[in-house]
Amino acid sequence: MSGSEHLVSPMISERPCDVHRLRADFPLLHRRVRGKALVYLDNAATSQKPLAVLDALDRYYRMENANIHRGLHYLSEVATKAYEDAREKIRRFIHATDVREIVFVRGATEGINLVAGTYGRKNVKAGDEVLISAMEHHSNIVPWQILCEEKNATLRIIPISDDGELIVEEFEKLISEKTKLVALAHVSNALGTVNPIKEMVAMAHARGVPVLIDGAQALPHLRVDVGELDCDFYVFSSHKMFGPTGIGVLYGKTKLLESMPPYQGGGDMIKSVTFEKTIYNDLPYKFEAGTPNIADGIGFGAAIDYLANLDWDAIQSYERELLLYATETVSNIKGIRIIGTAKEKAGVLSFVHESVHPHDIGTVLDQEGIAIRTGHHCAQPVMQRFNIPATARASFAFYNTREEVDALARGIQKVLEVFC
Ligand code: 7TS
Repeated sequence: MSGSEHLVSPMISERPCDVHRLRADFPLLHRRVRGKALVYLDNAATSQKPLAVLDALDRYYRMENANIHRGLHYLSEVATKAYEDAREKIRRFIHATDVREIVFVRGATEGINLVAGTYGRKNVKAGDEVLISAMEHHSNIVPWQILCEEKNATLRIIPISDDGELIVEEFEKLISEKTKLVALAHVSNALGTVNPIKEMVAMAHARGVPVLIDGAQALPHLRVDVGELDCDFYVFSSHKMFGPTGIGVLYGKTKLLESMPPYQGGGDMIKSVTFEKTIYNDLPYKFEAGTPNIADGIGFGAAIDYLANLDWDAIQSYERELLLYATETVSNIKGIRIIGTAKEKAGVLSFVHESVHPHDIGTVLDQEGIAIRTGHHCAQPVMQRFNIPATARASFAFYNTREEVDALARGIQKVLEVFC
């Protein structure tokens, strides 16, 4: 979208989403940086954490710390229950039917590598194809390249339009009997595009091809029902969902997970070991070798509790209006061009200026206490597609405000005073 068409009234006073009450839950949002009130607009990189998550981490280490799934003692039982409760909360949150479908991993990146390294290595053969899109994060490109190189298979790319939308007709043409897997972002981290994944999953399934969805940028903004989407795998990271770093989830359909070989070998992923033969553990433990990230799993559970208690209709409409307001405000600044103008967007405003490099924009904004990200956003093919070296990216969460958007616009004006 460019200019002011499609824009709704900037008034949001009747929104039931009380952003200032929500902000009170996030201590870091109230700090100052470089002598200014922090304006945190780098939520696509990582989000800030509510008190409930900080308290859960603190309580675990102060009161409950023990290894899980093994000790018979009290603390081990408490820690095991808290960790497994977190898994159940996540199952409910994404509407998976079976808790065995929730595999804890380090994050979206590890979830994708797990699928490439197990399902991929088992099922992709020489001459086969893996289908991804031109707007993927490197995490959803490189694991497939490694796989295709090893197997002598081919990576095929679904093109995107000038607005940053996937060209669905091209996708349909690219699926063939050679396609062994489709892997797609739900929401693009560089463009903000929300892809029509339900429709695309159905198209792939009609040809018998399973689909992995990279939901790293979707779950912080959208409610996801993996049953309704009918995707085969769905990966996401806690730290972008107001939870701790170092933990995330691979959701997979039971039948597929059961058919896959283990990812790593070690403790916890076995039922019995002899030098002759090892019997692997049941799902999801078959994929969880070694002592897991217990504290952050429990912290993720607290983040899910926090999210599950929000009024998501209000949050989604608040975020939509905030992004429209930011789009209108920033695109009205002389010389600015928005990169990523899809009809359906969430959370991300990427832009370039006709004469100022994004890094200079980011550096001057930082002096104003405004945190954005500049660069290629680990999506270099997107930059190549738009023939630009980098963008400046403001990315939003439900706790951002219109005042912060105004501060961003003032900051950009300042950049232009310095450089133009
Ligand atoms: N997929 C998408 C769409 C992402 O945006 C990211 C991280 C990942 C996968 C990887 O997630 P991780 O938690 O495993 O690292 N994106 C970004 C970003 O936009 N800025 O910093 C990280």
